[in-house]
Amino acid sequence: MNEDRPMTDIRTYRAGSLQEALALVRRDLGPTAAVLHTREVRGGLLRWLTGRRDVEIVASSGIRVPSRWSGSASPTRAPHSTGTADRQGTAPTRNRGETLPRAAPSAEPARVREPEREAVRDGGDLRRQVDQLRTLVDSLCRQSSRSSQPDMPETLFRLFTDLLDADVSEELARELVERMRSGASPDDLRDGLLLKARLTRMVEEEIGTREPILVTPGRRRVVALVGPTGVGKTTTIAKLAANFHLREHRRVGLITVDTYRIAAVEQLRTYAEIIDLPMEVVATPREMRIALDRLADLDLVLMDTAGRSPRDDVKIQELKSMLAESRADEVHLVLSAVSSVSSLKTTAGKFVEVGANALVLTKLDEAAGLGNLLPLLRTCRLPLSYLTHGQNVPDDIQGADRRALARAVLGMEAIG
Ligand SMILES: Nc1nc2c(ncn2[C@@H]2O[C@H](COP(=O)(O)OP(=O)(O)OP(=O)(O)O)[C@@H](O)[C@H]2O)c(=O)[nH]1
Ligand SMILES: [Mg+2]
Repeated sequence: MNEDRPMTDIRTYRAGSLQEALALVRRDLGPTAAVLHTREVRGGLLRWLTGRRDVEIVASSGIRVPSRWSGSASPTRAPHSTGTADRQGTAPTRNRGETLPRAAPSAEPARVREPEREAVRDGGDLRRQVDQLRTLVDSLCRQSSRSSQPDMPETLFRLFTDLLDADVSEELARELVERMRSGASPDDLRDGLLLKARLTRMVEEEIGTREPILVTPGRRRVVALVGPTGVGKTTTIAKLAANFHLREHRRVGLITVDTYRIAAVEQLRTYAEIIDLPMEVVATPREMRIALDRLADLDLVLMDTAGRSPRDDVKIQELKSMLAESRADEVHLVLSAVSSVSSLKTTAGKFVEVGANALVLTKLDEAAGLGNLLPLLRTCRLPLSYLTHGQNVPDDIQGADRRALARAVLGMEAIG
């Protein structure tokens, strides 16, 4: 057992179990002490050899910690560290919700409290008791998480919390880390860099990509972009058109079937005028045939479509008929990286039925974490064609790059 030097009124206690550590806190700081943070740490040489760990508690007798639920100051809020020291410490912890496997199993914190009759005397104590209950719930949640994740090596634990920070769901993060563990030797498990490289490869392998659109002069290719509203279809068409026409000197034309909004037609027309491209507006299957005849001698025809909700079956069917009429060579589904996991998966499923055969991911610059893309990428049968990372036409687009996307999804580097 040991006690560190006090820093103002914040003190650190270390013992062989949470119960022992809490007893030290109670003895020293009294029953109303706030437990600010708990974590498991390696003990001395003997504990290290036997694989046993100490429990460390950071506690204070006077500090007021803001409550995560109310946002107001609360006298004895449950443990939440700043996270800064965690990145350097021996057993990292994060401010990441209650189910992180960081605290030792015990419901003990509930005992650090005032007697009941004092709570009746003093209204402020009632609040303290509520906070102590939260501490108890925190502790129990961490206990259950820890018991399903026994003895996770420190290197894997870091990867696990990195995945959570990148917005990967806890379930998926756990699965990835378990897969890493099962394929790793004890030496591997001590090498954080090696494990990180393996994890990147593992995620890379889950991402299917394809070549960018292949434009051959004299052989017209019709490419349609479809997807939900506001995901960046028209902007992506403008980026593609500008790149193929202005940089690769291909003969490019535009068609829009988005006649539901006047502004949508004008938006594409503005790009067509700036880039100097022919453009056709199509409202019926007959007009589609006429428009395609007019654009017959081009190298590439890019078709913009109206945003469609995957839940609107009538509109989805209309889109399907129009695509059939256009005999599009490629149909790219455009999805925004800022969408939720469930919306991404549902939408992808629906647009595969429409005939989508490639995937464009947009707004990679806007998402705080890209872990939400992982469930889509591993289940979606559509290969990725392009990634976009900003509003600038024509620059903020690149061909799909598995490695870059895997690193972005794992929070290692940004796209673009
Ligand atoms: N940050 C960011 N914004 C983007 C990106 N792509 C498009 N946008 C913006 O998203 C907004 C919607 O883009 P549009 O191209 O009009 O989207 P759309 O899918 O054609 O929308 P509808 O035609 O209404 O269905 C615009 O403000 C774009 O500038 C991107 O990669 N990153
Ligand atoms: Mg549009």
